[in-house]
Amino acid sequence: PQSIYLKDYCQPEYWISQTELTFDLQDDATVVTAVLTLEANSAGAQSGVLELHGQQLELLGLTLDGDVLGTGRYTVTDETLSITGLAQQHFLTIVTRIYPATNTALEGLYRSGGMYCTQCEAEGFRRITYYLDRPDVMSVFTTHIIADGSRYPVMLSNGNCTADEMLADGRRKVTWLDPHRKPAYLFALVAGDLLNKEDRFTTMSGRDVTLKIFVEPQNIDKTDYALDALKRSMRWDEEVYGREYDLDIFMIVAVDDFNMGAMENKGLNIFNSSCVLANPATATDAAYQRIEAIVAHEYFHNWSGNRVTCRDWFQLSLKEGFTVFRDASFSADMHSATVKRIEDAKMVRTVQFAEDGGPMAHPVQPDSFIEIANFYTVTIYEKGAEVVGMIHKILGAEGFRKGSDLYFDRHDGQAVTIHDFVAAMEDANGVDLTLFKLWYKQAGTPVVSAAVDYREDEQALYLTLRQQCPDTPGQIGKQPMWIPVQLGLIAADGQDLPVQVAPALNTAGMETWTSASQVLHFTEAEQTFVFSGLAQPPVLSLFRDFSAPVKVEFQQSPQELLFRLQHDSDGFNRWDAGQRLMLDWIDQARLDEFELPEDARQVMVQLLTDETLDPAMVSYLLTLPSEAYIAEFSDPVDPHAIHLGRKRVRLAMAMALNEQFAACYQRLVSHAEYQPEPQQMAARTLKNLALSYWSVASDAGIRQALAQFGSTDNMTDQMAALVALINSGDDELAQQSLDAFYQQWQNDSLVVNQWLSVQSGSADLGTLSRIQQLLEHEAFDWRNPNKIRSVIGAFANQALCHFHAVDGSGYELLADAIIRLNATNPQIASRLLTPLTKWRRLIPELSEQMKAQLERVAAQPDLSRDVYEVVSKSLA
Ligand code: B3K
Ligand code: ZN
Repeated sequence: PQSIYLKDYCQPEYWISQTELTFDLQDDATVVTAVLTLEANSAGAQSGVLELHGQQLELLGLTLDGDVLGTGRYTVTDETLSITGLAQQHFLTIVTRIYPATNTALEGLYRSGGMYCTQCEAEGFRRITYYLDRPDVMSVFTTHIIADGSRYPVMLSNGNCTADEMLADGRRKVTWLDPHRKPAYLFALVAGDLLNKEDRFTTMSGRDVTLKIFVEPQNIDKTDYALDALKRSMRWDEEVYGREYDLDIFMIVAVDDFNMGAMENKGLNIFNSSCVLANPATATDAAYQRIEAIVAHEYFHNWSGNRVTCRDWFQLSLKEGFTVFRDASFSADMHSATVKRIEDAKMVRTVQFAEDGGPMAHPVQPDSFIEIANFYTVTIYEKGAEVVGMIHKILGAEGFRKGSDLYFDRHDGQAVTIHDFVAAMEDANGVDLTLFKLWYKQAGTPVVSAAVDYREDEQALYLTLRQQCPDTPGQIGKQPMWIPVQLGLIAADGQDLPVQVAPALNTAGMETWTSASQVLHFTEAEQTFVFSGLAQPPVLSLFRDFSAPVKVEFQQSPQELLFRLQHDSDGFNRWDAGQRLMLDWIDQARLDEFELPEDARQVMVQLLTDETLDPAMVSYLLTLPSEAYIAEFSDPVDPHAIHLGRKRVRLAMAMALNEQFAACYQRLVSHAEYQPEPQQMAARTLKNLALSYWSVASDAGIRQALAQFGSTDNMTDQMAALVALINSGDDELAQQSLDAFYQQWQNDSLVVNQWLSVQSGSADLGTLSRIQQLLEHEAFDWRNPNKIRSVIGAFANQALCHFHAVDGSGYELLADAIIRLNATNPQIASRLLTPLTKWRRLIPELSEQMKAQLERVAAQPDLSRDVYEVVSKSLA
């Protein structure tokens, strides 16, 4: 397999102004007729050759302007169809046959359950017909679907339905026209026996939009929340970004077999059913929040992605980073902004930093790839969103809005680059972001170290910051970046002090300013800032609000950390201080029994009893870092030591605060009817955290978990109780509870997925033999990505003490699954490789075993591009 390079980008020789597609859905196969209106691109080459993409297609017919093309005029390979001798304008008709029922890769047109659906991003459209399957080729699509109307009463595509007729042979033909030019990756088709829930939305200019969610009949009672979230998203995008919806109808379809979360096809979003369906009995609060975020994300793509799209796939973060930033701001507005920030930072630190420090590290704007499907990464999405967030911090909310307005205005209907996005931000604000743009070009996580020197005679604090970004594959010797450092100075009474600061060196362009919490622009390898007017040494709070995706090396004593956990006015940094303390404790507890220090215990008691605090926030403050998070702060990584240390600290906290957790639980028990709304969710989060600690330390807690398990009306409480019972240490009780749960929910596949993952990802139960049993279970299905993630994904990413079994059996099981899936669903196979890419960071005895499994995968014949790229880069 070959690499593709950003530097090789050039415009296509032809544009396709109109695309007319006819899908004849037959039992054994689908025949697709594509009529393309070709127009020579005056800025492209002029060789008269058109090279179309195509994969796994049977070519049945080819005509040019009505005449059958002679065999001398075209060549077909596994991946292309080339036609020679073309002039300025043509109508090209291509007839192909495809096999949706045997399409297990879930790319292009495939069957999920009894329905047909599509997934075309990034390069799936080429599995439907021969086409210029690249995002800078934008076309007006007309789609005809012909099928047996009794078996497929619902037939959908993008845009508006313009005709619905009965053909002479009794089959039905439905026509959809999408007036908005779009790249092929936004094309969608759905056909099935579906029900829908309908609603309406009136846009800011008074237009009436029909909203519909289509589901399989058994799921019709699970659509309300997504519809509601959709309306909130539409309103929010009008209010915060001035963006209005542009078609008369907006549709969402839920499908069970889907490689990722959801897809923003124009006017016809297709969702993994797990990311859209919910009712109180079957979905947890976390699932509700995920649904809200993903519905918003896909909806926001209508502007950031669809109206303004990407020139090429190296620009993927243009739409993904920006849209993640937009959905994060939306979620922050709907719930607690601090909690949202904490969740995002946890994700960046745990998953993105790991990627950025491993063999797959790549810039937010990559310069090459082998398989684009491998680049839907946390770097493109989450780091990309952090980079947009830093622009927001630098420009302020108003300046950022000016920039986004200009961006949408200037580029509406175009396929553009990350450079164009930044240029709009610059032009709207008269700023120069040249230096800042390194964030898009340099891979790796910068490490910022901070040293302070308080000078009593000057009543000043000198802060020296140094930055260094490690080498990453293909990139050595990085430049210093523009890092926004939001900080505060805290007095002994816990109050923020006014910040009066001036750079000690390099004063060019920097003024002295005063405020309680400010953003320093740290742009050189080393810079010293002087804070004046300080009669006492303050406690420094650095990188408030996680103001940059960097690693921070700054020594603070346990007393200072505890002080900040109590007093920092920045909620994110309160959490961060607590996590740092806990990381230290876990480190100590690897070697010896651990007891919670008394001063920390007192602070935690205060947190648990202060009813004025946001319960969700308290819950985060008292949650230990996950094993994966701890691993990112360890070198080398010893998963078993991490597990032991964390377990000891957890027990120590549970014992020392047993009474308070019990009381907190009792205080938060509510008899109100379940609602998926922020206040109730926050209370349940803390209540169930209290239950988890309470049940670790005492039988009374376990009894309470059992009671909650059997008596609740909602999945949040039931699942929390089940987890507590699984962690009780009583294997019989754990198994009984799991059996009862399966008995209750075996007919609801989304709940069964939760049942699979809660045991597969459990440190207590997720043993190799259990995983092997679950892979044989009636509920498991190798064709369904959700099932694979629920068992194998949960095992390899969460049950770390079993996955890292010293005999290497966990790695072997994962490698077996990857080899199997390589043949059927390469994207999922490749995703599952992620845990194995970290082999270099492990302690030697594990590292060797893991590497051996990677080598075994690498040695397989017929590796897909997806798997080949990750395996070969990991071993390089
Ligand atoms: N744009 C899609 C992701 C497509 C992934 C293709 N392998 C979902 C999203 O980010 O909204
Ligand atoms: Zn997206």
